[in-house]
Amino acid sequence: MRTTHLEDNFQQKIDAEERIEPKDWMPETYRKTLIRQISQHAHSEIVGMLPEGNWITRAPTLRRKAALLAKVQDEAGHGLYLYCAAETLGVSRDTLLDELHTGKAKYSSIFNYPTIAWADMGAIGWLVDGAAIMNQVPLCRASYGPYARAMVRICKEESFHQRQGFEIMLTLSKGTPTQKAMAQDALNRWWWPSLMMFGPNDAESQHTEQSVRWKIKRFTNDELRQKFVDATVPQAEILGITIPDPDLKWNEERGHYDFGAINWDEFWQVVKGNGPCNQERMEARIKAHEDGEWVREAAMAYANKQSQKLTEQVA
Ligand code: BYC
Repeated sequence: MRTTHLEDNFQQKIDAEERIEPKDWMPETYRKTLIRQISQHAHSEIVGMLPEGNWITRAPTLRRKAALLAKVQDEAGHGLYLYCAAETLGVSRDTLLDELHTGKAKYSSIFNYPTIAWADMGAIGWLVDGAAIMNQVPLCRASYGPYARAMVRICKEESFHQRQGFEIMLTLSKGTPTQKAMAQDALNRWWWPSLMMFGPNDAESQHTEQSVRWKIKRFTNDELRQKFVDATVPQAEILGITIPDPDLKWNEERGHYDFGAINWDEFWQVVKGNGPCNQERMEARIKAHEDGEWVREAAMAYANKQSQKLTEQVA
């Protein structure tokens, strides 16, 4: 078949809501887009363990420690499902990790901000996981089968994470004036970076149009950001804390909240590697990778031994 026919058939399949599977024909640009998005998502999960890992030893109670530990472990799991999904597209995990460690691959801007107080664990769960759910639930319907299936389990866990964050915020906001001030301070610092997680405005987003056509993305960056704001404002009201945006107000005509301008200079600085914690995060990841080399070697040696045994048995 000529490439144009293959491409037409491919698009028709997508338009008919049929899933694309690893062995199906796909345009090279579709494959590349998926590798880019899935691997950056995987990297975000793994780097995302660091800001919260910072508080495991300092969680205020055993219950909080157990929940935070489980949440960080879940994130490792999400990274692994996503690396596996990316591998089905014919790229090796070593290549993907190399791209992260050399700065070629991006990961979410949000994880380059510091976690300076316990309340940040609440704000991250509530806002960062809340934004993640908004972005990721539609990815359960992404056109590429292995990605969509990985997202189903990820989303179930993210929704638990969001609740544990909100519960921390609720406890703090119902606590002493100092605790309530901690919750407010965390909201002040995490609100705008959370809005940036959805990526540049649609007019500036280079990949959205094509990714929506391929049904990798089901909504644009701005649509998801708006959904997040609309869902989160009433939650801040329940908490009794104030979103740090003087322009935030309900727009009766649009049926949505209007909100203020995002500082895109800050966003691009963080994406380019100049955020408050970029260097620290990369150093920690590279060190963990190097320290884990013996584990990978041992696992490979064990796997080789097992397959040798199997071959001997068969022979
Ligand atoms: N940070 O054309 P655009 C999590 C890049 S994990 C950094 O709109 P696209 C969680 C973008 O990559 C959160 N870079 O791109 C984990 C592109 O650059 P390249 C991660 C960003 O792909 C642990 C350029 O800007 N979630 O939730 O159509 C604990 C132009 O953007 C960002 C995912 O990865 C950013 N925020 O849309 C708790 C979800 N935004 O690649 C929580 C899956 C944009 O051309 N990914 N860029 O060099 C997506 O849904 C989409 O990739 C995005 C961006 C909406 C993020």
